[in-house]
Amino acid sequence: MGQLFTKLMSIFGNKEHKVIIVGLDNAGKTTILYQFLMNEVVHTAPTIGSNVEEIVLRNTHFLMWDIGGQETLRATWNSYYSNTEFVILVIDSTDRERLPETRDELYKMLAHEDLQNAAVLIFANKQDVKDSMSASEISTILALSAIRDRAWHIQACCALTGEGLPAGLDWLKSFYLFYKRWTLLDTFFRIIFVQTGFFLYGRFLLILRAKRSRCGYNVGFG
Ligand SMILES: Nc1nc2c(ncn2[C@@H]2O[C@H](COP(=O)(O)OP(=O)(O)O)[C@@H](O)[C@H]2O)c(=O)[nH]1
Ligand SMILES: [Mg+2]
Repeated sequence: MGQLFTKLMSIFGNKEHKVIIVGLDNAGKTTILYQFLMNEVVHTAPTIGSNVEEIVLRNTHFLMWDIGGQETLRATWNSYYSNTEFVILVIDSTDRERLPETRDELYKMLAHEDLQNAAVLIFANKQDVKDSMSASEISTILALSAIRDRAWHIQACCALTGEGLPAGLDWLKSFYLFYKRWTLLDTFFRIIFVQTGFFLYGRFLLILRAKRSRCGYNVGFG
């Protein structure tokens, strides 16, 4: 029952949903975070450590962590994983050379036990640059269709103009609402199941008691 209560609290409570924004350095993570926040481009410098901002989408609070992507910082990514509900992976679609590196980082992340329930939104960023890879090309190279144990979505975007970012957030929101409804239904049926179990057990004890008293002895159940 304790677990059910915690689940319900997470649905109805005003809790913040943790999102981590990851990807190789220079992919556009920080630019995306501040586009979400202010709808404008900010001048960025390579992120050392992380930036964190709260984004509110239709009364739902998302706490977004933008984590530095340089090679030396990637070893620290896992210290941000606990309680993460969504991973946003940002890809520089012009950087063909380092896409296999991104793929390795993605699958390393998905194998981490703290991210087993996290949904993944992938932004194929820098679509404004000529000859950048399309979202479907990236999807093929990353073998996204092989990911079957969680929800994922890839969205083409340009963080400089903001194009594609609302569509990505829409997916995040609709997935969250779907998850919320599903959890509610799941919790409801679990409660019914537990209640029915108690009811049947009570009936069983009554029948047992009646049988024993008919046999002339009463061990008694209270
Ligand atoms: N052309 C283009 N440049 C972008 C885009 N998004 C980010 N950038 C640039 O890419 C560089 C790295 O961006 P930044 O957000 O700091 O990347 P981060 O290291 O992943 O946080 C900056 O010069 C940005 O202006 C985009 O959609 N198109
Ligand atoms: Mg950055």
